[in-house]
Amino acid sequence: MPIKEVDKIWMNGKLVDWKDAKIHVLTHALHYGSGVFEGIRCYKTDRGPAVFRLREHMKRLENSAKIYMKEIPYSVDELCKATKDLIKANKLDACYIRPIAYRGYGEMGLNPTNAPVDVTIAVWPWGTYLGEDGLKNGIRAKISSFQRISPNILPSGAKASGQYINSILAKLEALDTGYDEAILLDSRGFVSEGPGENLFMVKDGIIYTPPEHASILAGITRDAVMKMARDMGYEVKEIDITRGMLYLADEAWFTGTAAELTPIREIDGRKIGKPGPITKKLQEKFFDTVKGKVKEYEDWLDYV
Ligand code: PPE
Repeated sequence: MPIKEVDKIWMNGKLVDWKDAKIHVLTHALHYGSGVFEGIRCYKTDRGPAVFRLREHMKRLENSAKIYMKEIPYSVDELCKATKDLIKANKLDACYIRPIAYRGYGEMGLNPTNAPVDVTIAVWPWGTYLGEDGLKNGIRAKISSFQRISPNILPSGAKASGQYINSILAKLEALDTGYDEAILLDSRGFVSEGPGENLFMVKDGIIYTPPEHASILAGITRDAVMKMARDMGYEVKEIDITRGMLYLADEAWFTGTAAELTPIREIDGRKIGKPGPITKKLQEKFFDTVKGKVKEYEDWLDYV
């Protein structure tokens, strides 16, 4: 997806011009994927721009860094404030937010401990991740021949740059075979998640989603959707899902910051169908929530 340029980028505590936000080719993270990052969205509301669950995202960034034994030289509070200052400086009313804390320039080789940790935050307008049509009518997904990273290969709970090579392989395969998105299974053969989204399915009125031990990234959107669904009276089960269960789902959808809540209308040639009633209800609740229209979930919004 092409990047829409804006004015400023936050780099190690300073606002720099978009075109000057550059790094050296020998940056450690470029070679070894030693960055940890986040994807966050800011939505337009009646009370001005609001960031969805900003603190939780920055906290997850800190946790990803901890897994990789990396100290981010800014606190969660400082990163939240920097994000809001940056949105103001760019005069945006809605945007995608991409913080990254990466091993910078100064050391090569696999021991990263002496390479500096640089932090940048970029914001830019980013529309629908899987297309407007996908959001409305659902997308076609294919179970990947690539397995999701297993716990003793890479910790799926860390949102680290290098881990996305696995996602890229799955994404490329899905696109190459004419599908919109991939679904990865974990090393045990159970359903895990999409390359950049969590997955939900509905069967006989009950909502199912893979548990954290199925090599998922515990999505913040996933958490929000589970809470909203339970508050609406639905039963939500975090249990291991087989591909056979998926094929027979009444409804299915992906969740993610970028993907928001995107319905799935077909999996491996098996028709799931048009977005169903539960999908639609939750999608509507989600978009109302992020736009500040739901009192119950007001505290998920951080007004800029
Ligand atoms: N699983 C993975 C592997 C993942 O990357 C994401 C977010 C999720 C689940 C959903 O997590 P959450 O955003 O907290 O609900 N993927 C981010 C990056 C996507 C990209 O293409 O880049 C995102 O959605 O921002």
